Amino acid sequence: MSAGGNSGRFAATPDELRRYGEDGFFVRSAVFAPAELEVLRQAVEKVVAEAGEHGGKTYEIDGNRYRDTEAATLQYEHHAGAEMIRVIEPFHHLHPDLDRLVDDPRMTEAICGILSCPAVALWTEKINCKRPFEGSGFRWHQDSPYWSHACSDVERLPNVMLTLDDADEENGCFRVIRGSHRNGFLPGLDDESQLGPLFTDPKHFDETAEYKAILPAGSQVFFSPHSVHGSQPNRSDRPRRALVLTYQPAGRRMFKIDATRNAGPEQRSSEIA
Ligand SMILES: O=C(O)CCC(=O)C(=O)O
Repeated sequence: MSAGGNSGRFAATPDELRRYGEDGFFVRSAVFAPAELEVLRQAVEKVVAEAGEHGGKTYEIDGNRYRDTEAATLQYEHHAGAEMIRVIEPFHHLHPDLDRLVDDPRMTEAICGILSCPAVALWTEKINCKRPFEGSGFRWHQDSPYWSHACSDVERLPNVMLTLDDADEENGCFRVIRGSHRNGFLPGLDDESQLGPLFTDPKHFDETAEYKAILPAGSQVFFSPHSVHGSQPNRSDRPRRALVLTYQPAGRRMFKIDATRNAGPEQRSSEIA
């Protein structure tokens, strides 16, 4: 492995690294095969079905329901009385097939290149469910402000989204604003809601620079923690499930679990420090 760590069959190409620097993201289309995706979708559905079994207390923020269980934070859909899960964070420890994904070189090798480091660890990871008709949108936001209180090196938390279903405008494809990462933390909304400051004020980025990730299942979007991103609700009868994994340099602790989870083909087991 080279000193910078950007090596292997799935290493980031010079053009991808240039795009990450200039645009804040790059895309790889249809990287995972249908049979692999089916394994991941089945694992996701099992985790979602069992998510409520881990106890915990439900609470509300800005009228939306959350639950911190022993295993994960659950976000529920945004209509009154919703029982449907919208997001589960984290998830790798909840199913062996999802744990294996953390180490997949298709996830880690390009991340090593983005971070210019020889080895990486997991920071956090989310299942975004986006169910047919009910899956709500994600307002424009950067991830960096969410993490800034917990990480002193927030610039070095690149994300990779893996699409589990074909994504288009109708089922609420992921969207990212080209170049919006360049000015670091952007001002949030001053709308008197509790989470308003975590949603990016559209006065501070160019909405017309939006890239719509209309992609087949099994595609990847690698994006910066400072990139403004979001998505519309799912208005279709098709799911738009996705996994978002966020990495950091090796040896560092996770966001929501007090342990280190180094990642990569040589790092198969969790290390509880
Ligand atoms: O899944 C999406 O469409 C948006 C995801 C997102 O914004 C996030 O996970 O931070």
